[in-house]
Amino acid sequence: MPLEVNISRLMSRLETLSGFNAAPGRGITRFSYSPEDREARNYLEKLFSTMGLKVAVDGAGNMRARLEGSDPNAPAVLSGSHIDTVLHGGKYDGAVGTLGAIEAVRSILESGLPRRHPLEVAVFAEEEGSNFGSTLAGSKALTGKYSLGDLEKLRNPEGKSMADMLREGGYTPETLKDSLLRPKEVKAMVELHVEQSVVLESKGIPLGIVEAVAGIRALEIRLKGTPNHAGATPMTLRQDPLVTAGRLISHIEVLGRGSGTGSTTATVGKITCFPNVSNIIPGEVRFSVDIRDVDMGGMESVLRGISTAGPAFAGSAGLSFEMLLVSESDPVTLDRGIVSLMKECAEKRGLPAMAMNSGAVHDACMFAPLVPTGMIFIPSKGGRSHVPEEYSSPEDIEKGASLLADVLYELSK
Ligand code: HGY
Ligand code: MN
Ligand code: MN
Repeated sequence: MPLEVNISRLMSRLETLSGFNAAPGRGITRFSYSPEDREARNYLEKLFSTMGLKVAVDGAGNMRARLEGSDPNAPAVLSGSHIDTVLHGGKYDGAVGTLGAIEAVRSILESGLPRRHPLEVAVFAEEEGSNFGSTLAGSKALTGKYSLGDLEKLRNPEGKSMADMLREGGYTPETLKDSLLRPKEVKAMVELHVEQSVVLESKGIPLGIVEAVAGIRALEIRLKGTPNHAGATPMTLRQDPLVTAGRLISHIEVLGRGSGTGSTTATVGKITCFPNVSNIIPGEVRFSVDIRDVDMGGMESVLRGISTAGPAFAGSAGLSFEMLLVSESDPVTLDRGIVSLMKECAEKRGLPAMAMNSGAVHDACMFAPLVPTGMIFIPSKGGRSHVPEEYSSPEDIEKGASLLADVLYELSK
């Protein structure tokens, strides 16, 4: 008898979770450690306790809710995602994987089927990097990629460090080192996530079995010139960083297209201009560059291109050029054994599924080098994500959660 997920229960929880939102009516804004995040966590903690799961929260705010199996010393099978969002984002990114894991574990619990391994539902903090610009900051802290020192250095636009924001939220970043992930205590990690692109929808296939996840290099470029009077300064006497930023940003788009791998993305999504006044020639411009690829070579080719063009363009305009690495994670290949288990489980249910890669990064990237890790995708309507229009259908969410339940059960037997 296949495991039964209760999709109406899952969808009503998704609605409840979406209600914890700093900007209702303009998508979902729920940054980690915000009041909305706290409300969402309280809600999840209640869910966990009704299911009899024991919750532990680490120094970075990552939650792990545990359901014992017959052998408490057996390594756990872990599934989860994130509940933080981008600014005015969608209600499915992260939430589907978190609530899907809860529903999958509940369906296994309700089935009464015997299990040896403990099951854990994880909720990772600061996945989007919306506060501090670094994606996967919570799972990087959990897996030891970020130390307390790193959390002291990560700053939000107001200059507050991640460590201080944690302390203000009642977390204890000093205890991070005592609750690091111990790989021998985790048998596998599986994350359900919306695809955030067009592949599944365009092929009419409801399930993606992820084989590789892109890496990311997140940069900040700083160009400094001479602020001056917009009217009195002749065009020949200017060191204008915004004009050069424009040239460099167009060049970065060319670098992304021409990296040679066909899977590179290079995006400038954020720009700040000082003093940002219409009748003053700008003094300094800072902009983000988000470079991704499943192939390291693609990212390296864009990085090389920027390191050459940046100083050259800046130099010819009498500007200074700085390139800072804000955050990074390498491309990962997911576990072949879990990929084949997913294919078998999908086949058993008669659900069409296709192997694919992920251009978005996910908390699973932090686990892949340490424990066998897999990801399941469901279609995103129109391939849209990180926008209020983000949408995945209850039918596809049900298929994704059902496949997740089967895979978690098989791994935990
Ligand atoms: O940006 C990403 O890939 C993820 O949604 N944090
Ligand atoms: Mn996500
Ligand atoms: Mn996201």
